[in-house]
Amino acid sequence: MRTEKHWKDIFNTVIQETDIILEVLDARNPLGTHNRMIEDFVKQNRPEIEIYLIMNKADIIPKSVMQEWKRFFKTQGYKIFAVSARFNRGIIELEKYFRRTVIRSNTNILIVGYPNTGKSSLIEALTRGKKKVGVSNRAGYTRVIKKIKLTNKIYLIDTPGVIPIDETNEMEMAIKSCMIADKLEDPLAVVESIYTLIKREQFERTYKIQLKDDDGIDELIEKIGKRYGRLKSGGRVNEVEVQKLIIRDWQNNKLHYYTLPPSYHQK
Ligand SMILES: Nc1nc2c(ncn2[C@@H]2O[C@H](COP(=O)(O)OP(=O)(O)OP(=O)(O)O)[C@@H](O)[C@H]2O)c(=O)[nH]1
Ligand SMILES: [Mg+2]
Repeated sequence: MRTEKHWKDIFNTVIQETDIILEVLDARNPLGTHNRMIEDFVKQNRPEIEIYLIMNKADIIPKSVMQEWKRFFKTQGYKIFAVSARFNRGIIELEKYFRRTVIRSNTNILIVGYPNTGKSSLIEALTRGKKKVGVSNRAGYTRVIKKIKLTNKIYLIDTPGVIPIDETNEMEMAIKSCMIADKLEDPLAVVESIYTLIKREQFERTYKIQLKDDDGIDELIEKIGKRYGRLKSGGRVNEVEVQKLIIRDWQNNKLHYYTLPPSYHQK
């Protein structure tokens, strides 16, 4: 994870040789993972650079919701592509677009975005897995800038994920899957938030447990802990371990959730 200061240190140089930027968003929460700081930085420093939004993880959300998100961003003047780097959806179209529109040799496409949105996965998908840059479900995995050849003219630049400097709420970061469970000071707060965002039936299905109407967080953790044997010596449930398990499952989409565009509610 990088704050604004780190981001500027890292990008000040690379931005000078960048022609196009792809900002990778997590389709589950595209507004929450859209980094305005990058846009402002580019406008101030290299306004001629075109920024494209790439809604990744399209496999996770319904097609109709993706259509709405595309419409939402387009009406705000953004160029946007929807892809699934994991399942190779929309990848050929994206590649064709750049092959068609890029005429100049040595065009550098900088891939940026929040941690864990799938920047490295996108590069691996575009190169058909031939160039391994390293993919992980641990946010903050990519730590250095890497330049990869896509075609004779086009180079892709992988970068570490960045979070705006004013975003300091670890609960929100965990919900956006850009902070790993092990780093959290208060995993319980994150689980409480998850508990308000998804239906209890989903917990029941995912963890094969039964919840009573008046069961709260404590009972949820207790039942999952017992079901999966997350126990401390003495046989009591290891609550923190269970909280981290839930957060990991949330981040890996074992617990399903996605946000809707603001315009969606008006229908
Ligand atoms: N379901 C789904 N998961 C994806 C997709 N693309 C990437 N992922 C998963 O998202 C996680 C993060 O992928 P990375 O490519 O490492 O993400 P990154 O943006 O490079 O992350 P950092 O280097 O940590 O900033 C991994 O677990 C990937 O398997 C996708 O299209 N669909
Ligand atoms: Mg990466």
